[in-house]
Amino acid sequence: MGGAVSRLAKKLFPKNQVRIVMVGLDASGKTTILYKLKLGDIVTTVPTIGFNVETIEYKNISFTVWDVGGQDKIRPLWKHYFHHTQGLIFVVDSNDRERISEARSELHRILNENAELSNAALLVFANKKDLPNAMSVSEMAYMLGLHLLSHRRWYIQQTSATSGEGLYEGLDWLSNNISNKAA
Ligand SMILES: Nc1nc2c(ncn2[C@@H]2O[C@H](COP(=O)(O)OP(=O)(O)OP(=O)(O)O)[C@@H](O)[C@H]2O)c(=O)[nH]1
Ligand SMILES: [Mg+2]
Repeated sequence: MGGAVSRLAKKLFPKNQVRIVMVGLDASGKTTILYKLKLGDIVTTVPTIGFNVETIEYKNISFTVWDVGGQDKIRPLWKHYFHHTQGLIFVVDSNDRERISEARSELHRILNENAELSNAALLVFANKKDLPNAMSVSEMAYMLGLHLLSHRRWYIQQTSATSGEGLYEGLDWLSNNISNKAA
């Protein structure tokens, strides 16, 4: 009986399902972010070869988050994950000044080359803000050329995956800015 009621409730009030893909240079913190959101805990990570995927329930939305490895040799694989993607999370290490221009070119390349992302909202996580040399959010937005993106809903959020700071603010923005139509 209880089961029947909950099945009916699910039919009447289905959770919004959204598909999110999370990419970014290697070691920017994607896998740490994914498991902090999923488990509320820090996991010891190794570089991701391939992907991790988890479903995160937040505010009546079920986010399916694909975390795809970011080492340069496997970046060509990112494009295979973009099908039906409503939100793109691009993770940047805000302490890595040396590779900020590489992050910028990867970001613009995937947005330009993948028509499947044309309606996807872009959330940039400026991660590792806890480190002393972290760039400010405005500096990062400028260095990443976010102001050059036209017709794109985007937002940049400072985060610290290790403490969890900023992660849910980012999901809040995504939940308000993704198209609710099932893609
Ligand atoms: N200080 C600090 N370290 C972090 C933070 N987020 C991640 N790290 C560390 O950065 C390293 C790389 O994190 P990962 O989550 O494995 O990075 P990734 O983006 O998944 O890397 P790939 O799988 O190779 O693409 C790990 O040692 C993490 O503990 C953060 O917010 N602050
Ligand atoms: Mg990883």
